[in-house]
Amino acid sequence: MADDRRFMLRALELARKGEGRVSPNPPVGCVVAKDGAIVGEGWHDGPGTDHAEAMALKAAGAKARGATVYVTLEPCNHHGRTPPCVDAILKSGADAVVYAVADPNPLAAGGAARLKAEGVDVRAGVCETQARALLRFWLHSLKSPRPYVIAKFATSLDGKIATPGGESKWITGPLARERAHGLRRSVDAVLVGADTVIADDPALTVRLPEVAPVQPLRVVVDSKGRTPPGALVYDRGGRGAVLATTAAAPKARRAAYEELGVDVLVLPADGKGRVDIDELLRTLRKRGLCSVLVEGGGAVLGSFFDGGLIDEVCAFVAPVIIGGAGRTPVAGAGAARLADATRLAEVETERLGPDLMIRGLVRKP
Ligand code: AOF
Ligand code: ZN
Repeated sequence: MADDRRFMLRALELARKGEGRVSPNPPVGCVVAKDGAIVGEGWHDGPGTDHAEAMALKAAGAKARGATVYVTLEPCNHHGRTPPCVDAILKSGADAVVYAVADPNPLAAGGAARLKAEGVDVRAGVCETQARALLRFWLHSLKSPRPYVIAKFATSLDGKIATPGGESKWITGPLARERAHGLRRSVDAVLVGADTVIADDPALTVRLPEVAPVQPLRVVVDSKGRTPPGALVYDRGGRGAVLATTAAAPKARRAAYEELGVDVLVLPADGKGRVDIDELLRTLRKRGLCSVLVEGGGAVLGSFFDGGLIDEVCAFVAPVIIGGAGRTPVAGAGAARLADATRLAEVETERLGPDLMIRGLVRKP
């Protein structure tokens, strides 16, 4: 039906309100519509709070009778932290349900089948591509021992992230930087290497014109404890900081970070004495994190690409030429042959003032 798309797009917009705060749950949005008009709206705002359907049905009240429920994820059929949405839908008297993506979580699945058995008209797959994109961190977390990893970098037209002397602020313009803050807001953690902390002293916080933006966990990969404990990234507040290091970091230094409230993770080292990134990702996933944004620098992004640990790339390119021996966004060993290079799929581009954003997925075998 023509209205299906319109209402589902609104439900997707509502789902985005929960982005960044719902993890490890999925961001879900819901619209209750009757006679071509919206009578209730809802979204999931985090574990333990109402599911999107429950919020929308409460808003609709008696108007839900005979209405259609549009929801971006198949309604759940389980008693988790909240009661089953299927029960709320049946009780409301709504007589049709349209959803975008089937719920692959075995605990919650079976909602559509039960609704059909109770005589509700159920349709699936409306705006499925957009809904899957919004659910990608959560869908990934259901089948992977690691969080979904996005590599982000900003370069000049000639592919540099800084001048030969190390100056990097700012290559891209304000629109691209605002977009990068939006990315930070959508993930559970932002990760950088020791060299980036030493060179740029980034705060790694979300700075958007929002009242109280959700702050991601800040993760610093510093194998030898070289970063100064006074760095902005270790500042109290926000969601806190994690320092991923190895036994090679001096004990006194580790204690100094801990005194600042930093969560120090001593992890195994790889053959070159660096933090084993795969182990770090598995540890973060075990702690409930579903998405990580890796913001550099070149050495850290090189380790992630060499290890095949990137799921998505988001690059910002500015129309400026630096030249010389400026720094590269992705170092590491790199691909020996072009056939082994990381080629992105489902590429999207967007103009951000004079800059360009290029985004794509890394297909894994
Ligand atoms: C829905 N609507 O808005 C969401 C759903 O234990 P809980 O209550 O936190 O449930 C989490 C699971 O419920 C989650 O893994 C997913 O399968 C489903 N999420 N379902 O019908 C919603 N957020
Ligand atoms: Zn539910």
